[in-house]
Order: sequence, then structure tokens, then C-alpha cells
Amino acid sequence: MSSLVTYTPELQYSQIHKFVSSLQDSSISSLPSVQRFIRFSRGELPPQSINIHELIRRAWIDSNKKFFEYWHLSSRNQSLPFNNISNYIYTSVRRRTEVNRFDQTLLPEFTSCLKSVVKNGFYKFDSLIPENIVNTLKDTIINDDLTPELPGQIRGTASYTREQCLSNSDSIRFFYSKLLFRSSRLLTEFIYSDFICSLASAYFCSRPFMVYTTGWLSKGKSNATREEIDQAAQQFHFDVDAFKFLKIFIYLSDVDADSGAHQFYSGSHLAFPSSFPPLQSIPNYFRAPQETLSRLYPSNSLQTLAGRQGTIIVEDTSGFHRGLPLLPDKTRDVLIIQLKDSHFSDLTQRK
Ligand SMILES: O=C(O)CCC(=O)C(=O)O
Repeated sequence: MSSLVTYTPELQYSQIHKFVSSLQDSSISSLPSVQRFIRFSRGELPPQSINIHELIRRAWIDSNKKFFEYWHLSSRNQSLPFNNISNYIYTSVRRRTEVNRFDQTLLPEFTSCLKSVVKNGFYKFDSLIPENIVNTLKDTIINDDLTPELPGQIRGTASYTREQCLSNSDSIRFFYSKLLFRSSRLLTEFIYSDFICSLASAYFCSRPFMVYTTGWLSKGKSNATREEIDQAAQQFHFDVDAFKFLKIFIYLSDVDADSGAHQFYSGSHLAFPSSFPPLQSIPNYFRAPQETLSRLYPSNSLQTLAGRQGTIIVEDTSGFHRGLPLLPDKTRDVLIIQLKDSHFSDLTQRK
């Protein structure tokens, strides 16, 4: 592990340059959004003048995701570093934990998981995270302060205890604090398990370097508005968070169709169906109702991923997914770890 290198935006830029010069397919490179991206990467557009996330998202949609396939081809086997959490934590966790407890659970299902994520876009583990580990994670979140999501996807500034959240009707989603993720040795052990590193490297065909953790408490509300449901990720959507990325969901409560089971359209990660009339002129950010997607995908491709606490789901969330809206009085706790092969925000910070 001494081979870890420090990630820099410059490193990502050199990959972007290689990618842009390898874009020979004129049906892709002539798209206005892709053209803009090319001009941006050549320094012809001031970085501050564009929203890089929106630009890349548009290129993704306009090219039916082909833009990303070309990135994938050009970045294959490039060795991007995996160290945005410090090497110190990495080595100290490794030293202390002779056998990684997550690897013991996860590694036996490695091949099934990788095959299923490639083919279907998701995998739900047969094994659960061991009960003592789940209980330790739950002890941490139960004592954590939470922040409500307010209209406009704005995070409130107030911190609430769990009891306060349960009696608060301003929001249907409350985020755990960042401190939780920084201080949780268990999560660090999970992120640096051989399973996670190997899965993401195999799926990305290059090394993941960016890790993002989040988690929240959702609760049902009888009169939840469409806006609340949409912004709490309870209506179908897709993520474009990096060129390649994976999310790992860990349920910390028992979850069924009434209490927010995660749903995914199997296979929807493979190509973006922008020739399908309802999706032909979609805005950058949109939510798709189930009635629309059920005309596009076979009914048996909609997977409802219920599971007991400790359930682990790995997913390429560039496919259509959501958490089901919860029935009133129901709650769900979920932790999410995201691995990425690129970090768009860094692109606009280049001098
Ligand atoms: O809550 C869920 O199950 C869905 C979460 C989601 O859509 C996301 O993390 O992108």
C-alpha cells in the first residue's frame, strides 16, 4: 500500500485531456454539450463561468451515456489514487484489524456482486452485516444530531435529536452529521476493505479515489407534498456524480415496501434512453414517475429491495432508482457510501 499517490486536480485534468483527444466519434463530439465540455477542457472557457456538474450531466443525457463510455475506454487501467481519507487512517486501521470484519462477510459474494452490478446495475447481498457491527453503527446514529432537509434541497442549519426529528413535520428526511462519518472507525474499516477497493477498481477499470459518505433518517408523512417526495429521492431519478461511480446502501433498520424500500430498474444503468419520447427533451434535473418508466422497461425489471437491518445493496445509481415513500409513522435509517473515479468540482478550481 506504499504505492498510494496523492490525488490532485492536475492528475484528473491530464486524464480529461487524454479523454478529449481520444474522442473520435463525431456523432458524440459534435453534440453542443460535448463541444462545450471540450472547449472547457482546452481552457477556452473560464472555469468559473460554467457549472461543470450541469455541463457533464447534459453531455451524459444528450449522448445517451456514450460520452461516459468513451471516458471509460480512455481511462482504463489508469492508476488513480484512493486516498482522500488520509493514509494515516488507512494504515492504522489496517494494522489494528488483522482480518477486516467486512471482508469476512462480503468477499464470498464478490463475483456474484460484480457480475450483477455489471449486468443489472445492482446487487443485494445474501449475507447481512454482522449484528454486533450493525448495533455499534446504530448506537452512533441514535446519539447523533440530525439536520432536516428543507424545501429547495436546502439543508437546515438547526440540529435535532432523533426524538425531535420524529415529532417534527417540517421535513421527511433528516441527515446524520458529518462528524459521524469522520469519527467512525467502523466506516473507515468498511471503506478500506479489500472488497470495496477491489469491487470499485474492477467496475471502474481504474482506481476509485473519492469517497463520499452520507446517511439519513426518513419518515412517513400522510400529507407529504410532491416537492418533498421528489427532493427526498422518493421519486425515480438517476445520479451523475462522476464518470463512474457506485453507491453502497446499508440499511440500519428493517425495511419493507411500507418503510421506504429502495427500488431500482434492473438494467437501466446501461444506456440512457433519450430516444424514448417522454425523455427526449428533459431538463438536466428531473424526476420520472413510475407510469413513464413502466412504458420503457419490462414490469419485472422493477426491483423492490426490502431487507432486514444490516442489508447491503451495491448499485450503479446512474440507473433509475428511488426510495419508496414511507407510510405515516414508519421510519427508515440508511447509510450510504459512494465511490467515484473523478471529482467534477476540482475541475473548476484549476488555476
Ligand atoms: O433513499 C433511497 O433509497 C434512494 C436514495 C437515492 O436516490 C440516492 O442516494 O441517490
